Amino acid sequence: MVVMAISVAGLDPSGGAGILGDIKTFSALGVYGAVAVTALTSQNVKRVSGVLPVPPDFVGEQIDLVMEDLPLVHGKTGMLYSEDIIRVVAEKIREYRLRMVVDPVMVAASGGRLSSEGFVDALKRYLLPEALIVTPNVAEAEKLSGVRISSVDDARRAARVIGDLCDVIITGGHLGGKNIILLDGEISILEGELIETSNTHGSGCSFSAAAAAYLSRGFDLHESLKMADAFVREAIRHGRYGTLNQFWFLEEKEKPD
Ligand code: PXL
Repeated sequence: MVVMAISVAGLDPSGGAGILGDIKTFSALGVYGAVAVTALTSQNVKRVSGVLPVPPDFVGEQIDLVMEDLPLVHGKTGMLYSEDIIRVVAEKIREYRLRMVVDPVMVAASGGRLSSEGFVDALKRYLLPEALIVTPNVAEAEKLSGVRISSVDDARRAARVIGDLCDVIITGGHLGGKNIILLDGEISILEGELIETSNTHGSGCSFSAAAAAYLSRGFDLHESLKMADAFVREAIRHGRYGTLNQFWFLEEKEKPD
């Protein structure tokens, strides 16, 4: 078994989301992490002030060099920003037969744009057919499916539409904590209570990273989603500074007086 995972995603300098959040999640779950960076962003938990995409060929080159050294099987994609980056990443997933959890990042929780024109169409056309599973929140699921979602039944309908391309979990932040899962044509609901907190920056990133981490440890897809959900809930419960805390079990200690 190859207990390692790759995150193909953007850099959030505040450390909560993107590749930094993903590496924390991989590490907290005992999984070696590699990354390919798709974009630099300047942001904090309140706002995004800029995005600097990495040239698509250079994203591909990072994946090639990581694959030259590491026998990776599992990973996740996060912020991909443009159609050109999506196309390269989809090509590499096919080339290396990677089993990827796709987080269809479109905007930051703060509202800042993390994707460009044509992103949703490119995602559906090139990336989702190569994905093991896609993990949209409600807003992303609406964009991917064209279905307005204001109830669990709407989410089931949206999952069926997206399910034509790959398996899907619509994550629960806006559905009272319920996740809607479509695996192999079957819908199930993963229940969970909503946590009242503002420390949620990076929770989508961390969920997809945790699912990839558990897959790399040998759990099946359904088990991995359930365990990733439990892990992220705990990390949110222990969140601080507007973001979640993947290492709650290590306690953050100050120098004793
Ligand atoms: O959570 C979505 C996300 C993904 N990737 C990067 C981000 C964010 C949210 O802020 O900054 C780089």
